[in-house]
Amino acid sequence: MTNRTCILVGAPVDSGQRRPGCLMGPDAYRTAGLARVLADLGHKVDDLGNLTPASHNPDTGEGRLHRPNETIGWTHRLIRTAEQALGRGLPIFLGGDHSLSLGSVAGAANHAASRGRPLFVLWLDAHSDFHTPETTASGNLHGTPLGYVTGRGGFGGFPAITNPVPQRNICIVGLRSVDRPERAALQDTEIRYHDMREIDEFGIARPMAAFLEQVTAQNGMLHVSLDVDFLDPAIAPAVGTTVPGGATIREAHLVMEMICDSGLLSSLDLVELNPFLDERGRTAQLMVELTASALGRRVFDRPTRAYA
Ligand code: 6HN
Ligand code: MN
Ligand code: MN
Ligand code: MN
Repeated sequence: MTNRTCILVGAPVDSGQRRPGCLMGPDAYRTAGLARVLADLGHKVDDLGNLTPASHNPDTGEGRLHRPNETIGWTHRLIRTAEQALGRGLPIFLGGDHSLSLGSVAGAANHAASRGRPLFVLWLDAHSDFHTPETTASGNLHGTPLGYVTGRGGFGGFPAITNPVPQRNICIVGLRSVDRPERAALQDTEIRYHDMREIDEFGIARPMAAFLEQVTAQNGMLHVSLDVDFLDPAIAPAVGTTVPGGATIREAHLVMEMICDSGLLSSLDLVELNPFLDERGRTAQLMVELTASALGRRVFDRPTRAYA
């Protein structure tokens, strides 16, 4: 693959859920050697350090939502950062919980629109994260980024969505925990979603190939959002929302290798890592290895398959 400028964006967002620890994520990725791994693959690496949220009203602790104002501050900051970083390279957002994607994806959508290209979003997650502040039962905003970026209502106080991501440009892979209101809403959309049962039965390559083909056909930009809980908790324990029955190491690498081969990747989120829950850094390490696969690490230079 061609060499890229990888822009590491530390986003220690911890306001989207209630279990402390995601704020240590960016430093865990650095400790696990992310910059060195990318440099060894021939990429230029520019680490912006850790961001802070834009100024926001204090959270009062009242209301159904957990720390909405802090998440609003993060969303402002991350929209701007994504827009700027995409102008000069491939931003990798080091989370932080998944509420960081309200900003990273909205910013990527603005950037794509400024280039006259459609944005596509691949959501690798046990959950669909399609709530709105009105439908969430937990009040945790990490369950809402896909609701926000598609322009669902109810996000009063958040930056207005100027370029909603079209439903048919979104593909969710790895689902095994979908709340009832999300399920009802999702089934009513053009979002493509693939649960673990489908992956068990038909493999993970099929939906990936179909989606990537569509992105290529429309000359799209591709944002990938990788939630640690996409992976099976046996291999990736460092996440607050473990759901058994997730992707295997090889399934996850294959997804990343296919993304790399497509040449389409324009921005990436690494989210929900909670290093406080990790075992000797193994989850952080695995996330770094998966990022390496997305950016060109291979066993061989050329595919070994010869069965066409
Ligand atoms: N994530 N659907 C649950 C909720 O609280 O809304 C879980 C959300 C998980 C969020 O995986 O990023
Ligand atoms: Mn927290
Ligand atoms: Mn999840
Ligand atoms: Mn998620």
